[in-house]
Order: sequence, then structure tokens, then C-alpha cells
Amino acid sequence: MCATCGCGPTSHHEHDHGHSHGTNHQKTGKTIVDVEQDILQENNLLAARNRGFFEGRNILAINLVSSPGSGKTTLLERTLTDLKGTLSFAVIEGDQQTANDADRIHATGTKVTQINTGKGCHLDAHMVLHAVQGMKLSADSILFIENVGNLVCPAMFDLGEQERAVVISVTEGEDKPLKYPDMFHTSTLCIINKTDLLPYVKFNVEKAKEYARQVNPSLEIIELSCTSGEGMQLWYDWLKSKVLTPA
Ligand SMILES: Nc1nc2c(ncn2[C@@H]2O[C@H](COP(=O)(O)OP(=O)(O)OP(=O)(O)O)[C@@H](O)[C@H]2O)c(=O)[nH]1
Ligand SMILES: [Mg+2]
Repeated sequence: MCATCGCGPTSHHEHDHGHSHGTNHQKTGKTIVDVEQDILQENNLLAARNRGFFEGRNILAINLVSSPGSGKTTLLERTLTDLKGTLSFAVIEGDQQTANDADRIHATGTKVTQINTGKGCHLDAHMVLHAVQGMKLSADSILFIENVGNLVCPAMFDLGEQERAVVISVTEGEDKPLKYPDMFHTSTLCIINKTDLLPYVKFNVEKAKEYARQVNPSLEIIELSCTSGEGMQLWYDWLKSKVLTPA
């Protein structure tokens, strides 16, 4: 069980590989479920508050989730540079430690706040509320929230975002949607990144898309490379299609 978010399994499936783990979880299963429900209920209330704040100011909040290193910050760096002057942006960065990603975003000239979660494995709605209160966000803008690199826990925590974009890269294997279905089920967009590496790695793009749609039939999917720029226009078109017209 994760010590920070209480994201223990509600039921435990074991495959017998000659050893047994999880007996203690089964014994204490009831307590784990109660803690999880309390934490998520409080989070959902704060997420609703964030959502109201964003809607009231016509701010499009996009939660970027992925495993570590799939290219979230690189995607933002390129996007913020390419679309500078056409749309108004701000960024919240989530990492356990360091301000490395905030420094990279700051270098593009974009307003950014770094949240360090310490031992925490995800952002929650309270952290985002706190960050937003100090940011003086512009109305009619886009707020990117780069979550902690983790394909598990961030799936459970609504931040009040309108869109959730899960990024996978071609070096991670095409079976990720099947292994981590919650993340793909709760996302509205899937970005398959690092397509420039396809000649060098064994990654079946069609299979990855098939698995993702198996988990979430309405998931939109964009293939791109932040490095070569191929497919970036599809992402920009998607972004522009989601920007709400000013009230
Ligand atoms: N070849 C290739 N490399 C990429 C691409 N996008 C990102 N990278 C590289 O992938 C590595 C990780 O990129 P980041 O943008 O830091 O990944 P991240 O998802 O923000 O990582 P965390 O914040 O640590 O979870 C860096 O070395 C990037 O240069 C791409 O399209 N192609
Ligand atoms: Mg990053």
C-alpha cells in the first residue's frame, strides 16, 4: 500500500509464482478501503472547487499524466515556444523533488509554479488549489498541470481539470494501457510520444492504440515526436479545439 495516498488494492489478485505477498493486505483490507474513501471524498470536494474556479475564468486546465520520462516537460517546452503569442498559458509542475521542470518552463517565458510532493506520488486537488491561489492566472487561458511521473496513483485524484492527457512513449511497451487501465480509462487524450525512435525499438503502435481503446473506447489518440516535431500540429489542433470561447 502506498503510504501517502492510501492507494491499496480493494481486492487482491495473486498469481502464484512460488511466493505469496499480500496476505497482510487481505487481513487489513477493510481499513485500507475506508482510508482511501475518506481521502478521495475530501479530494473530490476540493476538485469541484477548482473546477468552478477554472470555469468561472474560462481557464482550460489540462492534467498531464504519465510514467517518469515519457516527455511531458519536453512536450510543454515545445508547445509553449511554438504557440507563444497565440494563446495565454501557465504551468503547475509536480515532482517529488527539485525545481528542474519549473526551470525549464520558466526558460520559455511562461508563468510556472513548482510543487514538490516529498514522498507523495501524485498531485491532489488541495495542492493545486494552493498553487493556483498564488498564481494570478489570466482569464481565457490554458493551465497545464504536469503531474508526478507515475501511471498509478494520479489516476485516482481529480484535480478539477477539464482534460486529462496521458503520455506514453514508444520505449515503454505497447501494453501499458492494459497494465494500468485506470489511467487510460480516466483520460480524455492519449499522446504516443517519441515516434522518432520507432525504427530502433519494438513497439507496435496499432496494438498500443487497440489496447488503449479497449480500456477507453472514447479516448482520442495522437502520435507525435517532441524531438522531430512530427505530429505536433495534431496536438496544437486538439488544444485549440478545446479552448472555450470567451464568455
Ligand atoms: N527521442 C526522443 N526523446 C524525447 C522525446 N520527448 C522527450 N524526449 C526525451 O525524454 C527524456 C525525458 O523527457 P522529459 O520531458 O523530462 O520527461 P517527463 O515526462 O517530463 O519526465 P518526469 O517529469 O521526470 O516524469 C529527455 O531526455 C527528453 O529529451 C521525443 O519525442 N523523442
Ligand atoms: Mg517533467
